[in-house]
Amino acid sequence: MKRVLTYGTFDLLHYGHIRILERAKKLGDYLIVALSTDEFNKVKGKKAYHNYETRKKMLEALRCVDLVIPEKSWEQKIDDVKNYYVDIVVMGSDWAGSDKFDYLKQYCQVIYLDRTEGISTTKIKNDLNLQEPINGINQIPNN
Ligand code: C2G
Repeated sequence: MKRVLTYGTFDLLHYGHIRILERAKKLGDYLIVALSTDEFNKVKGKKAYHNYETRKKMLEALRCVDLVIPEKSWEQKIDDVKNYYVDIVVMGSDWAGSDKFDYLKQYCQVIYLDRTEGISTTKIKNDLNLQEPINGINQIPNN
C-alpha cells in the first residue's frame, strides 16, 4: 500500500486541482490531502471563498481522495509523513525546490508534478469579479 500526501487550499475546486489529485493518486494506492484550515490560510495570506468544512466535503466527494486532514502549520509535515506512513509527498511544480518541501526528501519521496496552466482560483475570482460571499449561500448544506 503506497501512501501519497499532498497539501493545499483547494478553494473553488477546479480542473487544475483535480488533475494534480488524480496524478498524485496514480503514483500510489492511497491519497491523503492535508487541507489548509481557514486559520492557516490567514498565515499563508489567503482568504478562501469556501470555508474549511465546505472545501473538505468537496475533496471527500472525489473518488481519488481517500482522506482529508487539516493543514494547520508549515511545521507539521514531518509529523504528517511519520504519522500517516507516507511514501510520497506530491506538489505542483510551483513548489518545486521550495524550502517548504525539499527537506522532506530525507523522510520520503518528494515529487513535483507540472502545474496546470491557464487556471487558478485567483483567475476564477478575477474573471468572475467575485465580491465577498453573502453569508451562507456558498456553503454545502449539512444534509
Ligand atoms: N495546482 C496545479 N495547477 C493549478 C493550480 C493549482 O497543479 N492550475 C496545484 C498546486 O501546485 C498545489 C495544489 O494544486 O499543489 C493546491 O493548490 P492551492 O490550493 O493553490 O494550494 P497552495 O496555496 O499552493 O497551498 O503547505 C503547502 C500549501 O498548503 C500549498
